Amino acid sequence: MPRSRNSGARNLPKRIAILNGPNLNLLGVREPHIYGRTTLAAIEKSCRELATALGIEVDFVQSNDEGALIEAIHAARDRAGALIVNPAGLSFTSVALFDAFKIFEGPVIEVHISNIHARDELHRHSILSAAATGVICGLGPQGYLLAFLAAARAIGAKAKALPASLVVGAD
Ligand code: DHK
Repeated sequence: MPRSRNSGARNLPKRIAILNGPNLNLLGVREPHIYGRTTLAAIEKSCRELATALGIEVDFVQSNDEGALIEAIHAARDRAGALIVNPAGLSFTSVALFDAFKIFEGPVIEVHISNIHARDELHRHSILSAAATGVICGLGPQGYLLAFLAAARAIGAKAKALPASLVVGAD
């Protein structure tokens, strides 16, 4: 069943879907002065290791196709408790992805490797952020792991191998 963004974490599936948009398959090679040398495969590996520590399942998807990403969000509705999305270039153009963010009823965390606010005019204004629960940008690949910790908390995951100090504040 689809869930409300306000519904209790206890009922959310302990699965996080991580979606990556156009050109992110070439991370590590494309414009390394902006995106660094870390590959998407390395980011996926780290996310999966963190997921194991938290007792969470992961779907990790990359597509250069806007429609495929929208389909992945629709599929995640009944499967995942939270979404982490790096929409890449679609951040600045896609009303359809904006609508899909709003259709997903759990938390949606938007991630950018680069600090889009400090970039050129073309890469500065994500139209998707207004439909996201939260946004992380400019922290490199580490941003995925920070988003994962936040998403895991939002869906009520219990840390198996993480220090309690990684949890701060009330829900
Ligand atoms: C990745 C892209 O491909 C760009 O189109 C965005 C984002 C930024 C990133 O920093 O991860 O502008």
